[in-house]
Amino acid sequence: MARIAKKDMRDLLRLYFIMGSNNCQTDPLHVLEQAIKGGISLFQFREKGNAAFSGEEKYHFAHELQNICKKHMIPFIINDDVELALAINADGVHIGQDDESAEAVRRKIGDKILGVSTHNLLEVEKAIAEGADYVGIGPIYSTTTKEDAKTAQGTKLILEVRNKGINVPIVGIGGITSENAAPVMKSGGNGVSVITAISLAADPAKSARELKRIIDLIG
Ligand code: 3NM
Repeated sequence: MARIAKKDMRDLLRLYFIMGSNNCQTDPLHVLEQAIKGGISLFQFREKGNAAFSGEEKYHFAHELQNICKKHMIPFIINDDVELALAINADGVHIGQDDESAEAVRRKIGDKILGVSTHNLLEVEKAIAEGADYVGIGPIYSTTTKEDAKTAQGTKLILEVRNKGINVPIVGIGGITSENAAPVMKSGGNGVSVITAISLAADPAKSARELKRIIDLIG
């Protein structure tokens, strides 16, 4: 296996759905099925918060979500749990700035997909140097989903990275909906990453479809 090609990574980032049990008010397995039906291109399992599963329960829940992704050929990424990603042979890992270094994670996961959350140019450059396949940039808009989210920064950093000629695959995150997704793509993002716009939507398939329509309009 080789590291994912940039072009393939960009295609996967177009509509990147992230979810854990705390992000849903209905059955998460059903929400994921619906999100896939609506056209998501990549999925991240992010099990955080008070009542989050851990241990065996987390393992089994991850496995169930992974099976749905496998059935529909949607790559399955795990947030911040390298051991779990290796144990269930996930397609990749996503880490933040407070987790283990990208360099250390890259050594452990070989050629699996590696994504890193970044909030300034230095973090973007470091993530690339340490082996990230893509960077998440956020929060673009204000969000209440992530408890320790930083102040919303709009598309400023995406523009800054592109103006420097850096061609790393970029996904924007934070408060993104179909109403405000367009600027993320227009400023040089390769996709949008959302939690609540899909996980809490009355009709997750419809919400995903609408996001995809906006993204596809821009190119
Ligand atoms: N990371 P929603 S913002 C998981 O800025 C996450 O790095 C962020 O959730 C960052 O789509 C965020 O519901 C939460 O706003 C995104």
